Amino acid sequence: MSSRRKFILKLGITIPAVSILGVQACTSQVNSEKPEKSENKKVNSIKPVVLSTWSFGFAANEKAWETLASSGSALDAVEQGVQIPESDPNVTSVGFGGLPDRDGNVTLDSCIMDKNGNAGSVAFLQGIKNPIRVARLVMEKTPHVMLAGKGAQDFAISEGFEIEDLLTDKARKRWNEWKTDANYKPEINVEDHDTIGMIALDKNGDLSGACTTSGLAWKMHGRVGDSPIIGAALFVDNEIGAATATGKGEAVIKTVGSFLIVEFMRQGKSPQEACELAVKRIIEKNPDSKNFQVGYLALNKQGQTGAYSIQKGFTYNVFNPTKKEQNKSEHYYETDVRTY
Ligand code: SD4
Repeated sequence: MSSRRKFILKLGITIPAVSILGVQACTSQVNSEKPEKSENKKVNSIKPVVLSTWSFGFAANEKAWETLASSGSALDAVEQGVQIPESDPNVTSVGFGGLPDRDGNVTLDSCIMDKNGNAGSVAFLQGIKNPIRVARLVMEKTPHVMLAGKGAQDFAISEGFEIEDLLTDKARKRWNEWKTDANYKPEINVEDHDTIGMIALDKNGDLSGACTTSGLAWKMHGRVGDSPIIGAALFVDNEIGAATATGKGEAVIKTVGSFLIVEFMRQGKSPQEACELAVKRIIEKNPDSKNFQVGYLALNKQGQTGAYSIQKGFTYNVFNPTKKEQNKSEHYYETDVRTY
């Protein structure tokens, strides 16, 4: 972001927004205390749309797009899309092949939300390659929203899932290397792959979203991040829009980031404005925000999209009937911060 734009953001002055995606025509007003409505509300609807985090999300978008393009639901699209990185052993931050916790356990967090506001989630799940499928079953087959740990695994087994060893040789090697000095210092943006959050709008104009991760590498055993927390890493309100998060889960949970973004959109903010306000909220609340990354994506009912992160390096993928693009998000700090 240019220094002029950052300066203006800090002052809360209204300026024309520079659209990253070329689909927005709105004004940007950043004032988290007194949100006001965007001036230009007349936008043509774009659908279907699918939006996902990080470079590996492009292949996930391709899968989701097959479903959306053949009139499938946004819910099926996001569930199928995020299974691509979940099943890919070369993606070391999601599902099978994910980097383990400090004790060598791969523990997975996932959630899903549909157009009716139904939600399902699994946290601290071990031995199941595609946790998003279990999250959907929690949503559809239980009276609960969230199952964790052994209970989530038992439920998965009862639904026919098989227990697999998710720690690949590659991940085990990385863990063994880390153990030589055992610094708890996860790297951000270095490998350009991380949690996948995906939000989609289908041909019927209905929204859904999914988020799935192996969480922070070398985390404490038992640590659960934002990715299975409805409202933190994912929120969908079919009247308004959807949002998803990646990055340091603790910061996202403490500001209930995705819910916040949807509420900003409810107040009339564009998806881009809403993402910027939610990042600004984290920066205001965290004096150490220069040292970690959070990235947000948002999609509204009209198919407009937004993306914003604390640091540079956050990439995301947007597919709609006119384009299939991987973009670099606008970001708050110019400095290239690598670790937290
Ligand atoms: C977590 N948000 O577990 C996830 C991980 C992530 O960049 O996205 N890291 O906190």
